[in-house]
Amino acid sequence: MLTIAVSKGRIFEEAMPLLAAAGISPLEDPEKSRKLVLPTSRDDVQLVIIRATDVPTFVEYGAADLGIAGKDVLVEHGADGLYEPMDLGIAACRLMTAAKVGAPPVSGRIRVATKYVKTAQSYFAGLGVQAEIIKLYGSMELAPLVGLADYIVDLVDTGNTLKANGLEPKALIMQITSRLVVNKAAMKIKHQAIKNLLAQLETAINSR
Ligand code: PRT
Ligand code: MG
Repeated sequence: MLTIAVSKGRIFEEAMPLLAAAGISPLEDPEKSRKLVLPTSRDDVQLVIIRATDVPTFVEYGAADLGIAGKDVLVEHGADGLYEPMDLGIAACRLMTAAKVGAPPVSGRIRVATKYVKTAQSYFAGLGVQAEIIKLYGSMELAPLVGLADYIVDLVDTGNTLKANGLEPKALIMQITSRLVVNKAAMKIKHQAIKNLLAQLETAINSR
């Protein structure tokens, strides 16, 4: 049995056509079902439906053999315990800094609100900028508006969320897409099954 960890929402939506090309279709819709383990059209493959940020943890500990996660989540988690053999090219966006429209540049120590604490820390350290990182779990866009932070570090796709909140994108930190990750022990023990799946996904990606 191969267990694949995936989050609901945009990653699920965009990953399903790729998995379908490998003959893997969930037998239930995760948006409608309360089940966290979904059987698929393949007897030897099941999906576990978890929060996006939990995917690297499940795969690292072998609770799932494979997973699909955004590069943002993988960088923040630290990907040492995982293989990352494939860029699926889905759920693309950019990790950026943003600030209030027209806000003057801050001199000296800046305050940054984000859920990407480690990534933000190393980004500003790399620039030699002194930054106090304030961890939030959501609604980052609010922080500059209420004086909690000078900047946010968050994902940007269309830019509409920033715009709707009087913010503007500043610097690009990294381009983001979702990656396939594999548990290191599973890669050895279930080598043939995983190798076959990788080949099928690669074909699906190349013929997109
Ligand atoms: O939503 P939940 O709290 O359960 O978890 P999550 O937010 O971690 O999961 P989800 O499904 O929202 O995102 C999963 C992954 O999708 C992320 O880790 C990214 O790799 C990828 N992704 C791609 C995005 C976006 N695009 C995106 N636009 N994740 C989030 N957003 C959000 C962004 O945070 C901001 O609030 O959309 C808003 C910006 O979008 P625009 O179009 O207004 O710029
Ligand atoms: Mg979300």
